[in-house]
Amino acid sequence: MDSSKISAALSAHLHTNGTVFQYGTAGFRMDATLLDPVMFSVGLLAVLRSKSHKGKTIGVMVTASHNPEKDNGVKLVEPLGEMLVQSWESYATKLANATTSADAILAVLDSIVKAESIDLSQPAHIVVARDTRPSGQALVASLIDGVQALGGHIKDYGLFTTPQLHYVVRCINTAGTASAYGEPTEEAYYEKLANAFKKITDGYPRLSPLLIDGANGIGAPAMEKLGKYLGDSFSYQLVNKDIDSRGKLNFDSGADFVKIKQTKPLGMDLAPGQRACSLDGDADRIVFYFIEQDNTFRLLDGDKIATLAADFIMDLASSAEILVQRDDGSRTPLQVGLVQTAYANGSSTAYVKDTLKVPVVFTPTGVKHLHHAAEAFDVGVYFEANGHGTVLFSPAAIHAFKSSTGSTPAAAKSIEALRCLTDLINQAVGDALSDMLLVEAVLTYQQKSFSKWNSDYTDLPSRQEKVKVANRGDFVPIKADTELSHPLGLQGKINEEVAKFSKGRCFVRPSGTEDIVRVYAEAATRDETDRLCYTVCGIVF
Ligand code: NG1
Ligand code: ZN
Repeated sequence: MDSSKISAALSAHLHTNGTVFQYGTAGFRMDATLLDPVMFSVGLLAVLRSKSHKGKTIGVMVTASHNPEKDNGVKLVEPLGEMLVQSWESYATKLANATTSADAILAVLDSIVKAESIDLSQPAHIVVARDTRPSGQALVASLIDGVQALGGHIKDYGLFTTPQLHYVVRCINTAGTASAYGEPTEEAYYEKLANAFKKITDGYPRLSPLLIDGANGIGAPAMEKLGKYLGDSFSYQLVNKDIDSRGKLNFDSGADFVKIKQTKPLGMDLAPGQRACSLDGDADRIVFYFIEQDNTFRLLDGDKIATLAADFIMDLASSAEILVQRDDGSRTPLQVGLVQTAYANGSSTAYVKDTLKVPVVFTPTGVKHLHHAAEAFDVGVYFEANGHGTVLFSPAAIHAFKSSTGSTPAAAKSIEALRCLTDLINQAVGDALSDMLLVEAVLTYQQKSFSKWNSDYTDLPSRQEKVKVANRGDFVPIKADTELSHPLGLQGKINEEVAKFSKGRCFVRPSGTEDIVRVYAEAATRDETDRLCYTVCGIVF
């Protein structure tokens, strides 16, 4: 470690304004003007993480996802495309807060090297990409300064969706192995998805065109490129694709806006019966929707995507008679499991348990938790209600798909479809474009309308609100975010309110990405849901 080089480089990125940084659910995320020292520290940390993985490539994504355009953020990606391992999140926090002086940063670097027994002679490889935020390019430059101060190599992929960055990281680190994931290029990404989609939908009548809201973000140009690879296998119309005008990113549009407001985005004409979807600002989330003839808005959210996918995979596996090899030598049917969070609509959980008869596991909010829990199944389907999620296939499941032939033409066709799904689905991370094609593939295969999909179960009315509090750190969630241990006594008051409503459910948790606490409520009717939600907001405030 060349301490004079690090000190000299830090002088251009010194943290002077007293902000306290914290690596949260989605990395660091805040007003972009505050992020310069953070980016420098993340560059340093990425080098240490790569060295600790013996030179494997680490990803850095610069994005604030669905948050306003003036915000930005940064998160680190592990070699197989997963989120940064939890034990390193506290190093990230410490290092960012140590950018106040050379002595402080050198001391923290040294403590990480010792704690993790890092061999500094190892090489370090980093790849970085960013969304379309105007602040992105300068922040990448600060990151590069950090990487180079510790002697790491960095490749800048420029503008990418978050899932594309995760994809290239996984491709680079699996190259030449049995689990090679593909070519680490943007073109190969589109090609992989498009080929799998074409194969799985081949011979089926096309669905009506899908209206796609690009949230005026990186998902829009990515969709246009993907569209070229899909050719006439997929018909769509893209709106909200202006990535050049300031102030438009995520403004009254995108997956988060549509999910929370339960209305169509600005900039989209939606006629009754038309099919539509919204991506978020970095294209890792998607929700679908349509309006009925009487103009009622119907949202098909992450819960609906998860049930559609799980049901489809189970049907295919049963018609394909898939058996999975177990460690004890036995071969048993494919086990599909679903992972949800407290934000999943109660009706979806009941449908999964009672109708699909699929096991469901609950984790705290944040995809890293869901991803981990999904790995326990042969096929783990995980989605947050907001449309962020994917499907994971275990190595044993993939082996079963590859080695089965099928005793009938129908079984062989189902096996082929399962194999295509493993290519179509981005298993590194939730991916709006991949999830969009997954949904469209299932609906095409089943010739199912949005209305029919929506009727699988009826959502309970729900409401989500944000409350600004003095210190969100005072709110301590427990039991997979469904209750609070602190402030003392608050949970008892919430329970008293919930008990007044039929099918009432309500929980409060601090956001990991914004300086607020979130209140979520569900009840039998819209009116009761609103009353429950607003009453609890009043108690929290
Ligand atoms: P926070 O701000 O911690 O609620 C939000 C989403 C998460 C996840 C992260 C990362 C909700 C209620 N919360 O987290 O599910 O997607 O952003 O982007 O949607
Ligand atoms: Zn996002």
